[in-house]
Amino acid sequence: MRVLVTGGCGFIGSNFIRYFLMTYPEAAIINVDRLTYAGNVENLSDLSPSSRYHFVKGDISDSLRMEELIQEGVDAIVNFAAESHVDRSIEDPGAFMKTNVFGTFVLLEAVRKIYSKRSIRFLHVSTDEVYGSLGETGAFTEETPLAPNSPYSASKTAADVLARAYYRTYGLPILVTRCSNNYGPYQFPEKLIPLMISNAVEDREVPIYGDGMNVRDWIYVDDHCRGLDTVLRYGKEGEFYNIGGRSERTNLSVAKTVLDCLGKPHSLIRFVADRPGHDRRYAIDFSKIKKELGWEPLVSFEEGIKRTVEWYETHRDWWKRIKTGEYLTYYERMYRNR
Ligand code: NAD
Ligand code: TDX
Repeated sequence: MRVLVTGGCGFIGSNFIRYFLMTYPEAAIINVDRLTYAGNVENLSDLSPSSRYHFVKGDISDSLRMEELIQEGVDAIVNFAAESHVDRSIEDPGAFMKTNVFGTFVLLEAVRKIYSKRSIRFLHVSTDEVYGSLGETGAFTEETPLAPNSPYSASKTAADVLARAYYRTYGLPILVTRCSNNYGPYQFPEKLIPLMISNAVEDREVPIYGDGMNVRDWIYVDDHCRGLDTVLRYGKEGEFYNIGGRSERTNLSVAKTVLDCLGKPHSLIRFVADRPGHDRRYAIDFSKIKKELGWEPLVSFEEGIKRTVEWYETHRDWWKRIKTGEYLTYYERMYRNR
């Protein structure tokens, strides 16, 4: 199987590539990534270029380049490429529209040009944030109306429904997954868990927005990668699948767990101004993928946090190079657009 992965130098994409190449010795991956601030070639530095792994510096909104890559002959596309941080979308939504909406449109169009001539599957990696915010009870199912609240989630919703429209209108072989909050190795330290770990290791404060009672459902990244692989192989075209971690926690409780794991005092927690439009609670009903495809998460939150804290403690150079900006080496700067 030859798979085109977009955004493979980011957090989930790099974990997915490693997982996929290890799981399938016959598989080959082409990784196309624009290398924005979130794309880090060091995330895959253990993989050398070979017949099984090839990196291409490219932008998913570049239609000629995407057509060329897709027409070279791939069996599947897994679209991770995105601007992914909610706070950045509040500051500067433009890049989110360009990559998340227009970029996905470009990929769908490139697939539209060839899908009748050969077999291909397009897996679009969406998010639970498309559903908006829950009250005290209930969980998102695939039937929950879409109600995004941030520019990030609105852009992801646009891409998600574009994929749906291409299935309904043209019969494009699309699959969409909507997953909850991931955590694990190689997550950029602007996101809650790696930010907390890397700050606390250096005895710096851990910022918590608002009252800290916002709830997220946390999933260890390996479980998400296995879920994506399951959908890619066995999912029904045109279908949407929720993927969840069975681990709902308030942000405050996550902060305390991380600090306990590191042996640091809770006094490092600092309550700061809330995020505008901050979604209160997410919870995922993943019974569809469990019932139809046999997938469920395997890593408990306690185990996943232990593994994650250990990884960040033993990979200080990785996140320190990000925090100081050193990871933007000369080579990468040459190829980077922003
Ligand atoms: P990330 O920000 O760590 O990585 C995104 C990657 O996409 C980076 O390598 C970046 O360089 C690349 N990229 C950005 N714009 C591009 C473009 N125009 N062309 C090519 N590459 C481009 O993100 P992540 O956390 O790994 O998320 C991956 C995907 O999963 C995203 O689509 C995100 O919406 C989705 N998702 C993330 C989570 C989560 O908790 N992190 C949960 C559900 C869904
Ligand atoms: O410093 C912080 N303090 C804080 O309290 C940060 C960065 C976040 N938070 C809160 C906001 C959220 O309630 O923690 C929660 C998690 O925040 P993020 O890590 O920014 O994730 P979130 O906004 O929930 O979105 C994530 O999950 C869904 C990913 O970034 C998205 O890409 C994914 O689609």
